[in-house]
Amino acid sequence: MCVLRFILGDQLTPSLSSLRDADPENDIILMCEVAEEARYVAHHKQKIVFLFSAMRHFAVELEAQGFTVRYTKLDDDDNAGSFGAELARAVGDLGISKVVVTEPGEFRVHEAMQEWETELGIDVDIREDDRFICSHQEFENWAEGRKELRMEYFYREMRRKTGLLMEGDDPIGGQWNFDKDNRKSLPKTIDLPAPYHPQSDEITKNVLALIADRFASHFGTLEKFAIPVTRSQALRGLDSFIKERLPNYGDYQDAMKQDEPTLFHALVAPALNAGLLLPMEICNRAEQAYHDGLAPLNAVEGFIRQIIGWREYVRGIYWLKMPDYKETNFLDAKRDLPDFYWSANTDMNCIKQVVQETRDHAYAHHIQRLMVTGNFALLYGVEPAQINEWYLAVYADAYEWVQLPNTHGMVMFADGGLLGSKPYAASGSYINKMSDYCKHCRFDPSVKNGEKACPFNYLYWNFMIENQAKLKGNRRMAMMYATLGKMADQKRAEISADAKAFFEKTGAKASDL
Ligand code: DLZ
Ligand code: SF4
Repeated sequence: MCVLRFILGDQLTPSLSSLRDADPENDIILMCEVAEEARYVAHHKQKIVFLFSAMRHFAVELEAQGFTVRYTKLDDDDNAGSFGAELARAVGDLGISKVVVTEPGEFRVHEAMQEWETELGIDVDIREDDRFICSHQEFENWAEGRKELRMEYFYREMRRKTGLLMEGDDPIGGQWNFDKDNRKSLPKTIDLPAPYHPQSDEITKNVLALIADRFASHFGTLEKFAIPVTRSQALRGLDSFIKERLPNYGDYQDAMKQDEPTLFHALVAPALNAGLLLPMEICNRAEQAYHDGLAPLNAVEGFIRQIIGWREYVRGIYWLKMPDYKETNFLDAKRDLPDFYWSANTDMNCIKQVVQETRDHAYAHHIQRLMVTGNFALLYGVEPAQINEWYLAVYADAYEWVQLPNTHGMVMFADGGLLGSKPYAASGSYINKMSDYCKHCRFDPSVKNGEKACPFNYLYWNFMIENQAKLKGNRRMAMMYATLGKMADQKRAEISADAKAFFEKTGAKASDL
């Protein structure tokens, strides 16, 4: 019997559960580029190029292994435009009675997928995505009965489960977490290794032309496209990270520098989240670098924590809490996302830098995402749905399972403290400490009010004032509210007036001033 094996764009892994028992003689693999996925948010052009090129390369690799692949390109005349419709067309054309698929990463696709069996009148076998280290069931068991779902404790479980950086039952180095060693600002002179940039082959060039033509209105430029699109390119990229950047990754993980988007970061997320690389192979390489004396423990532990800790944890939270999670808005934030998130047209140099780099690379590193564009959206009081959509659209590595808890929970505190125990609000002094952005800015991070003041400064206190009723009881905010309590009325009035003028100037609705 011919079984149809449906592979989605972020499932480009030869050992995928839906491919494991595939028979090249009889089975057919279905892959499709569909408008619905490309447009359900207006993805960055490079994100679509990356996925379509990676999908086309993966299809070629499967064919080389002897599989028959039915591949629908976006501009094929008979493209039916959605996963469900393309599947229905293939089932009809090929007379299929059984489909095997691996569960999708996003809730909305999972909802649709569960209807396929009834809609198509065929057998649909939805298999677990076991490329993750922690299954849904394991996460549920871990979460069961806990008052707080803190990442740190989950992470320790994952260290024990994987044995990474463990000496028997204890963490190597006597500590689970070396985060406090990972907050150095960048020295004035330090060599920044250029990351590996693959050349675009004919497949990628064709996709670049297709996307430039069909998605001209989407955010982002294409000129600097350099994301690895095959497993072998992704492995070369990983190799260059482990050898050239991992040794300094820990120390300078939170640093930011003008015109330097990548610093010592890994740049593996697009490949990892699309399945070209697997989490354990990445972590094993990093751990080996530690054992070989090539990278220090704070760097390797910090990196491994992102992958087996944070990444698995946010996925667990997503599936545990969806769909209600997305609808929460603890702080009742409702301002519109300012236009400069798309245009980069702002005098705030930090935001301008991050938005321009995002536009040119579909990439920004985690501190830029959390402490510049994220922190600003929190302080400004952007409606969570709007900032969620922005993060989902603009980064090549973004899928809702990973993006939503990061933005909605970690950045916006919209879940009221499920992910983080307090909002990650910071004034201009944090950005000044961790970057050289302020040196190139017309605002001054040491000035609190008035024309020269860094907007982060008065927006920070305005945020505390606006959200006092909801945040005052938070023990971790006690110091801030004690300071606010002692603030002179005149000072508070200046803060509110500066914030109001800023909201007005940046296009906030009259009702949101
Ligand atoms: C993100 C994305 C885009 C832009 N396009 C496609 C596509 O045309 N075909 C496809 O199979 N997958 C695409 N994807 C990835 C899917 O959105 C992703 O697989 C689902 O959201 C489930 O995680
Ligand atoms: Fe950003 Fe303020 Fe620094 Fe300007 S002064 S770069 S707005 S933090």
